[in-house]
Amino acid sequence: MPHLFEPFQIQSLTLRNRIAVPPMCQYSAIDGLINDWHLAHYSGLARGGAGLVIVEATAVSPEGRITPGCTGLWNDGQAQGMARIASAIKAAGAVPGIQIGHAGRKASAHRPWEGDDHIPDDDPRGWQTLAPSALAFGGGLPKVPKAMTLDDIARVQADFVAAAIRARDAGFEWLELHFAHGYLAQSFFSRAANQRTDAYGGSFDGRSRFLLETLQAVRKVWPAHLPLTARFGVIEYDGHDDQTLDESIELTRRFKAAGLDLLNVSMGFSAPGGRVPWGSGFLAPIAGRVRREAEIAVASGWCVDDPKVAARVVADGEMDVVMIGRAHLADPHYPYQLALALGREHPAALLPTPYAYWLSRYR
Ligand code: FMN
Repeated sequence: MPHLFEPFQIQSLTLRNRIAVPPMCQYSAIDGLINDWHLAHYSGLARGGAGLVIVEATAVSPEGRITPGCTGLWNDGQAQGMARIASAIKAAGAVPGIQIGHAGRKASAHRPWEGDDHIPDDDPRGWQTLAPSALAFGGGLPKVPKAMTLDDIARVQADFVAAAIRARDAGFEWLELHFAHGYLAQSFFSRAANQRTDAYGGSFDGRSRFLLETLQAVRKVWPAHLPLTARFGVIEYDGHDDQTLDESIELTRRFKAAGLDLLNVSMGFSAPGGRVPWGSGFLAPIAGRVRREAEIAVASGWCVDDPKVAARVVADGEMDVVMIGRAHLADPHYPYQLALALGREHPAALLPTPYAYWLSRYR
């Protein structure tokens, strides 16, 4: 039975344990450029002991940002900033990862704490959004996107490749393609969002095409010895879950055949109104099913910060890597807290010596 604190090997990498910080947008960039906030934030998280720290959803093009505060990798200046983050994460003993994506019809939104809704069309801070079809997401995101032409599709796929090259050259060792959460790639797969009648819509093969082609193109430039991963929403909780899961597992098999090393199992969020059964570890059985049926390594998360739950999902073979998000915002040294709660010997050994030394004395 693998243990949460056991190292995890994938390709040429060894994660020091199975705890990962998932991508979490900070909405604090300007023109896609990172700043001191990001550097301190990611350095602190990596010092907390997790085996892997994945930098937030980073846009492959300006119109692919969720909000004006999102990070980008569409120019070399942005890559130089990201290189400082990758190096800081690595220096703290974690594997430096990054998620690259395109927000599709959910782009051009206000930051969450400024409303989370679309920036109005007449506001110069907003921009034209892109999607498989000219269908608005709905709810607080009513902006009607431009239906992508074949040239748009080719351009965005080239943007993914260029961003992957910049991530590689910046020193990231783990690349996660953002194929989840109702953003561009997920919306190509979604029947609700994709009503195209060409090769990129309709059948399972058509709705899978954008994702598979993007993965294949990135695999060509991402080093063979480093893991290429994707975050993908395998379920929508919209009442069609059996069919969506079956299709998602089949697509995961095709991802694997195209060179994917691990799937970060998540939810689709392709339309408003999904009935997510929130609760401790609720997604773990789904992650376990994908892992078994697609025969691929799996990371997952969502409400798995309870120490016993985090340990159980690994021991039960539902997840190879456990993504713990908000608990890391509350305490960047959360792996230390997990180790304490689970009765590990020398829990402070997870932390840098200037902290660990004092936490191990006077006991
Ligand atoms: N998920 C992504 O795939 N990409 C993101 O950039 C991203 N940004 C997030 C920002 C914040 C502030 C939070 C709280 C979540 C974000 N998420 C994002 C989802 C998290 O990766 C994670 O799945 C979610 O917080 C659930 O895990 P938790 O219950 O451990 O917090």
